[in-house]
Amino acid sequence: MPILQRLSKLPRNLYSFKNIIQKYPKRNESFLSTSRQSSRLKTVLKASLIGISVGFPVGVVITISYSWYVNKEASKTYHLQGKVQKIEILKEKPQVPVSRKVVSPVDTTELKLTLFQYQTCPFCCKVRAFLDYYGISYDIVEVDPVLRKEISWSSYKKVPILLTQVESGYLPLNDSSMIISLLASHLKDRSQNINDLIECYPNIAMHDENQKLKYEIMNKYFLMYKDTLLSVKNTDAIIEERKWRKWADDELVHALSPNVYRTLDEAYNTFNWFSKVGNWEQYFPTWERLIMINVGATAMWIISKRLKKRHNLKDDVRQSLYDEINKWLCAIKKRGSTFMGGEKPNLSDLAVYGILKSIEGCSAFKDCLDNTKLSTWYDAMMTEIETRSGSKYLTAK
Ligand SMILES: N[C@@H](CCC(=O)N[C@@H](CS)C(=O)NCC(=O)O)C(=O)O
Repeated sequence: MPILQRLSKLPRNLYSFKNIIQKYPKRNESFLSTSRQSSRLKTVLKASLIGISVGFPVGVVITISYSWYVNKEASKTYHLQGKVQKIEILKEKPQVPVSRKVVSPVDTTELKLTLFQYQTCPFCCKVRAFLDYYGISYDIVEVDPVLRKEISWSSYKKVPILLTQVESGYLPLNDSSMIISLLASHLKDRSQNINDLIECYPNIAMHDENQKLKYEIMNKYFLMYKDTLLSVKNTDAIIEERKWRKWADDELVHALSPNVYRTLDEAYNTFNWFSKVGNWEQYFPTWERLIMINVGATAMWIISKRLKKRHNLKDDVRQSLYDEINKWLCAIKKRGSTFMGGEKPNLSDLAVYGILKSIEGCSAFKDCLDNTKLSTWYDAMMTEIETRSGSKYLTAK
């Protein structure tokens, strides 16, 4: 209604604007003195008037048509709202060669896991930090980020995907935070098996603020405690851990791309480092690797400018990254312990470490070490993970 009202007033407004313009040259004559200047001004004003009268309605029509189109598209998917997308158990393991195996001599979990990943994807690094800390063995399949043929068997097109062997086949777990919450729930109480736990993390269809259909995994930061009663102290620690895990996904991670792809040069350096630590030379043919580096670096350099705006990063994007890191370090300092989890890391320590690990070879990371006090906590985390120190807290089955 307000927009219709405004539109109905438009001819009147344009009419009064025209009157002002018609009167204008008369006043001009006194100080512009020549009639040629006055007629030029008239032409300019006329052109502006035409511009406004054509441009404004066209703009209105485009806006209305676009919102009509968005609503029409959304109406096609509204019937899906609230529907749960079931994860299919695969009868057979996808025939994709394993890139490498991580074998942990202290593994007592009996889990059979294959991680489909990009070596330097922050979400994949989070999952690896978790598995390594608890000393769990797993296979790795390195996915080509441009062609993604290694995950062609999956309808979910992102990484990480953790393929988990269950009684009836292979269950693909999608989303790093859900993977970690589900496995942590299982490791706390092995009587909760993976097949049952997946029901606690339903993937539900919903529409975002732009009416776009998306799927969201419920409870992805929640661990399942079955019937265990928790003390208030424990509950406080759980809430805090959950808060920082969510912060890592919603805030910290968004400061990375604009920093590691800040200039085209930095983007190329970053991709060359990805190639080196991801062993792209070994896993992909040269032509594919060159596409990955060149297309990847150029595309990410362009995209990172949009991401900087979308996530409200400062003009000096480094400062935004330092701010996030300082927020994290301040919270640990306030706690008065080595880690956010106290004397041993909790899931938020592992998440933040994993995310920062993903940029370890970039100049942005070096700058963080030079300009913040990150190294004390980061080095302590590295030791905990390299020594698989979480394995001693796992109870046997
Ligand atoms: N919420 C997901 C996000 C996963 C994600 O966005 N992964 C990126 C890689 S860092 C991806 O696969 N993007 C799609 C692509 O590369 O085509 C998670 O936590 O696992």
